[in-house]
Amino acid sequence: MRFPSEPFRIKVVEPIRRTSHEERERLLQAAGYNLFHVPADSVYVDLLTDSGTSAMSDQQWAGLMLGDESYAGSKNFYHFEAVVRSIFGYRYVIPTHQGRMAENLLFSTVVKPGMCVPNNIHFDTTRANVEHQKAEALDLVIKEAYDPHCELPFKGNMDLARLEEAINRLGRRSIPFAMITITNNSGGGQPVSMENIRKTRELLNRYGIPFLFDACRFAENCFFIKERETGYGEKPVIDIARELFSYGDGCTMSAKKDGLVNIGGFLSLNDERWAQEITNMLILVEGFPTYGGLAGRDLEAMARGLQEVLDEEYLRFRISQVRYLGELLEAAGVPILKPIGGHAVYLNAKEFLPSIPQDQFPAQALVLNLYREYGIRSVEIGTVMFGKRDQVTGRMIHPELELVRLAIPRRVYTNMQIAYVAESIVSLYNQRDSIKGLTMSYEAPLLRHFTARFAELSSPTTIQPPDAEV
Ligand code: P70
Repeated sequence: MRFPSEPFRIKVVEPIRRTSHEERERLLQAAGYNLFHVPADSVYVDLLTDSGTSAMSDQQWAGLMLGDESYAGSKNFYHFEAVVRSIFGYRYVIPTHQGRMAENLLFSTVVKPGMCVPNNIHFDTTRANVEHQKAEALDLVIKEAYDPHCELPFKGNMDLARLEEAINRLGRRSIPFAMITITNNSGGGQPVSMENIRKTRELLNRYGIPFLFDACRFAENCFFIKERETGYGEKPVIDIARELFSYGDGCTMSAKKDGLVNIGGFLSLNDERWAQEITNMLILVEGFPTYGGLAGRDLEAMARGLQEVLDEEYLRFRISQVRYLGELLEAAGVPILKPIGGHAVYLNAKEFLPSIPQDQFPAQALVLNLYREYGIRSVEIGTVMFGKRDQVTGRMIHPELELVRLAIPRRVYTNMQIAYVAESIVSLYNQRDSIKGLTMSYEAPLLRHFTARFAELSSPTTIQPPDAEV
């Protein structure tokens, strides 16, 4: 196990609060056992998401002071635009307040009812935005992605045979564009290889279908290419990113991930007509095209973050800190999804809690117990997030993977806190027989995981905390 040592030191600290077991139980009950509704200052280690939770650098904070808050033509926009063009290479740069707005603008402009958008795996907001247009969100990742034990270096790859089959079955006209999510979040933060991206481009070219990236975690994907793909070991990550994006026609981006900012996103495209239509819509719903729902200072922080994220010392630390957590868990026999992903470690809830069936939400039960016992917040990526009700029978259709994601915010937690998380999970694993299943008492029609409420099937037995007091 390589100990990940930080390529930065700490200049500002943010105190975190310890809570009692009783307080957490009370908060959980008030939240309907949904961790999205637990106040963040009652969480000890918050691994809910790596999105918008990064620590900004001194350079980024300094950049905030240089914010030009002019309504039109802010200098920070021009800086941001130049940085995005230099990395992504597309002609038009459209800022948005976060990723899902980029998705919404793109899909509402280009996707029509009855159409279909293929992706390796759509993330929740992407799928919801496609479906909101009454179109189909088609997941075409390679089959191995659904086997938590299969250790492929690029388990986020698109299944090219299935993509071609879908194009032939649905017809080119039904597919306004295809997407690839880098890294593949719903499939475990797994990277996509340059070869797979190049071949996807070739295939789509044959049918004249545009190709877009969901680029949230592009730098982590490019670092994996450098580590794992033949021919890229000596290439700077920035060059890998430029080559990768050269195979596409544009991207949507939530800069809350690899933009190293707390808010921000963008859409970047080559197609003039799409860019024009989207810009018109942007003015209606977000703001003038040189700020797109953000302050000038946010654009500056984003421009600087996009450059910093390509620093290879940073990326090496980032990937190894996540790997460190995964390896600590694996060494203790805790079932995790392999290989370890770029931004998160995913617990395999089906194997962690084999006696709890999927319709009792085993991954959510783990999430709940991790918080109640150890003050750690994680997120369910399983039946709650991706389960569907059959329109005819009303029965639940369960997703293949039943996971708990431990997403690591960038540059935020020390390795000791990561070790605390590992120790807590190992302790929970050793007492797994006392964990109970759940029922869902409320569900919204769209993106239900954010607002669902649950009840425990029977009262829980007490679980021993690890040595450290939370
Ligand atoms: C996450 C967050 C956001 C996301 C993404 C990909 C591949 C687009 C977006 C939307 C969402 C989330 C999930 C659970 C808990 C909290 C937050 N992913 N594409 O953590 O971007 O959020 O900026 O609109 O992963 O993975 P945005």
